[in-house]
Amino acid sequence: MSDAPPESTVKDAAAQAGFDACGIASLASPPERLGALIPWLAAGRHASMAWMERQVADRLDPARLMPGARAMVCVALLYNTPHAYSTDPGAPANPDSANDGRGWISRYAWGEDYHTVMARRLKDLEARLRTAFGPAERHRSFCDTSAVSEKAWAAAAGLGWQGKHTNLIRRNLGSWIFLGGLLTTLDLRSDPPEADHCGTCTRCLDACPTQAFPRPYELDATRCISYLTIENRGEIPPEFADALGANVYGCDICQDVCPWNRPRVSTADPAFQPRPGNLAPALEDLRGLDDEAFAARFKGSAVRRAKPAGLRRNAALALGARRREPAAPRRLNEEP
Ligand code: B12
Ligand code: SF4
Ligand code: SF4
Repeated sequence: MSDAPPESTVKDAAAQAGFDACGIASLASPPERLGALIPWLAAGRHASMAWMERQVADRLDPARLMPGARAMVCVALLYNTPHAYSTDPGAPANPDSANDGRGWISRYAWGEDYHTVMARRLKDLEARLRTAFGPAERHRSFCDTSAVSEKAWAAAAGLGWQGKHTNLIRRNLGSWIFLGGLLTTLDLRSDPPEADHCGTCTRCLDACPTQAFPRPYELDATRCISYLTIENRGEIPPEFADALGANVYGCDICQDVCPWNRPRVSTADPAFQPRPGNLAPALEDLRGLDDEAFAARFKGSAVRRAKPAGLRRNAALALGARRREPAAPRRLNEEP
């Protein structure tokens, strides 16, 4: 074992495993904000995502997930690639207006499924920690696979702050980052939390086409296009049909308009470069995809989460929205 402080060893290992940032939080003092989960669930903000009601005690205190765990190592991985923003005038599909027959898949889903990419690198990080600290220490990684609230813990670990749109923003990276991490028995010193740098800005709140923010820092998933187009297995309520615009899988708008995503930091990571057909796909093609064609076209892609029927439903709505009035103009694409 080296003489370096264990925190440096962990952060070096995270960089070697391919992560863009790493921070540490002690499990002894869970972030106070986690408590906001209870009223959020009670208000039904989680829509049909009933799985969020499970393991509430673990969500509030993830030390319960691994006996002996002492620290949370949080990591971030940039996924933004240098392609137009959904809100850019002239972008292949502009969700704001009658568009050119093309849809918008959220940029997080353009490349390889991030769950696979993150899991691979987290396993690599675990292996590096085993080599550095020996087999007596235990580590358990996660990315969307556990009861850990990844944004709140990443904020506690000093990786950034939760913006008013609720996503985690990191100063030098912006918010186009995936989060994940691992619970560890290592006794590690916490990083100081980052301050909130949203200030008086309200761009994300103003730009949301479905008014999904009941107030700053709180999202009502029942109104969020990301929920409606990906997680929701039923019909999309007609009141949202026009506001959906060209968004056929997820939604990027509240992050597109955020000044912390300018300048546009991007990654050359091959895993996240757009696969053919994911950037501005033709809506008619998506509406016509049968289950088999869907499976072939979106093999290894996060888009599979929407299921074939969901994607066809979304494409049909987007085609319908084209024929109706464009959504009201919004404050978009301003430079800070
Ligand atoms: C459920 C879920 C969703 C739901 C609900 C989203 C949400 N905002 O909670 C839906 C399906 C809508 C969704 C959408 C998206 N998601 Co999502 N999602 C998750 C998941 C699985 C759990 C999130 C959760 O626990 N929500 C529950 C609520 C209570 O949590 P919360 O927003 O953090 O609530 C806090 C605030 O309300 C805050 N709060 C309350 N009051 C106040 C007051 C003040 C003053 C302050 C400061 C804070 C505050 O405290 C609460 C507790 O921390 C996480 C992965 C994970 N396991 O953590 C990914 C995750 C959050 N999603 C992610 C992504 C990328 C997205 C999308 C961008 C995808 C897309 N392009 O369509 C959108 C973003 C929409 C948005 N504006 O948030 C990333 C976010 C990365 C980042 N940079 O933050 C995550 C972390 C996945 C990952 N592993 O990378 N998602
Ligand atoms: S992802 Fe889209 S619909 Fe959801 S809160 Fe952000 S702007 Fe609104
Ligand atoms: S758009 Fe403004 S208010 Fe919203 S997250 Fe970004 S800085 Fe914060």
